[in-house]
Amino acid sequence: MTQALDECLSSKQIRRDADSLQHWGVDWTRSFPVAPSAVVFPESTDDVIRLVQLANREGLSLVPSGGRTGLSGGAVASNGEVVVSFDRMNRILDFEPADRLVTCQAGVVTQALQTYAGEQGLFYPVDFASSGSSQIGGNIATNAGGIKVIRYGLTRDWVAGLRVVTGSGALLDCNHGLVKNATGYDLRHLFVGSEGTLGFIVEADIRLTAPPGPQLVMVLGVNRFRDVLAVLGRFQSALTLSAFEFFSELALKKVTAHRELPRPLAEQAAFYALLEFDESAMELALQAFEACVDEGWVQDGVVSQSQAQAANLWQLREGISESIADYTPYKNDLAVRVSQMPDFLDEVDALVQENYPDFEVCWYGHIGDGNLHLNILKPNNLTAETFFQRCHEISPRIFERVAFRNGSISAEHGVGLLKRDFLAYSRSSEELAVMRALKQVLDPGQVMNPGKLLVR
Ligand code: S2G
Ligand code: ZN
Repeated sequence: MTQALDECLSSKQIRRDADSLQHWGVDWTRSFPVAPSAVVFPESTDDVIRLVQLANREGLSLVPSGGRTGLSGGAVASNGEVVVSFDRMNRILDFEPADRLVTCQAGVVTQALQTYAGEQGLFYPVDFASSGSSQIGGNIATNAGGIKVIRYGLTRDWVAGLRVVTGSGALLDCNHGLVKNATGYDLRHLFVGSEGTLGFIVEADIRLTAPPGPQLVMVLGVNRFRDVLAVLGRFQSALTLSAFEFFSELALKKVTAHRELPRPLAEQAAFYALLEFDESAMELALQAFEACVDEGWVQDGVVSQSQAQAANLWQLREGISESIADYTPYKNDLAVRVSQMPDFLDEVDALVQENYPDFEVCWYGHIGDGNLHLNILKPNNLTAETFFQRCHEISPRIFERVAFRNGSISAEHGVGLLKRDFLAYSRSSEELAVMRALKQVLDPGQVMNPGKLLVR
């Protein structure tokens, strides 16, 4: 079936060996079989257009593949699909200082973009632990968030233009990098977060901004979760936060053990808030800290005295995901509005304690954005299959609470395969009908990432 690929691309652009199929047929999820039929490496937009036309003629399924750092199975190929890797479409094509715009091919690694922006005296602010491997095309396809959303927003907010090859092979050039363009539906925003189900993002015009001044990092020990939100409110009323993250004592234990890092505070707390802000706001931050101590919300705190110490404090948060990976965590990536967070966390914590009394539960996340990462760690005495089955059984109970609060069952990791069957907890039947209609318009041949995000 995929022999037709040889008509479309050179032999150097096609791999069918077992190692390549295994390497490119996965993302960071480990709960799905890996079975692509081939991996192809387009080198131009024309290659992508020809590939999509071929797929429609031959009935091939195409799975877009960027840095393969996804956490919901969105880039997994389990049913003989052709994986389309953008590793060779990784060039920065243009930079226009007057527009503060950089034009990237989809395969540009996020960190390379950040570095390039710095070389131009500018700043690309969307950042997360996987930025050294993730690609801008995949960041756009999942509307990646990360640790600076509270100040700089999500990937969507930095996409000024997008070139997309749709599932029918049409090339759409959306918005051309304009700041203002009131000429109807903004199609670029359809493709941001579409997880490769509507078309291939091949190029993007990315906005850059002025770099912030030197930053300070503060870690505070907090004993009641709802006080973490009170601390957020107190600091936000006093200064601009670049980041406001949180993690539980269990998360801290796992990271300090895994990375052999010193604990940040002498005293143990139930939760920790990690704040980042401009050094120029130091005085305001100290006043806010004193106020939080006086209120009894915070028992202790530390502020970075050097960039090295700031980096070490950030490791306590950014190292969590890697530090718990060996526990085969069952991941939930939940969001509710910040105002709903204290009650929501109490409800979910009670559900988890009631249903998982014997499981270690690791809380962390971008609390300033209303985003909680609830990771349940697999006990040694359970097989992964039994463990996931038990976790899967309670997910609907947790998602019911999310739905009750008009929250999201996938705040930033996307839907992919992992959350596909739970979409109705966050999207109405009317919305799902529109989403399916859009899929039909843009990918009538159902060649684009079939089975991901939407049930076929
Ligand atoms: C985070 C990274 C992936 C995970 O640390 O903010 O989004 O482990 C996560 O959930
Ligand atoms: Zn996250």
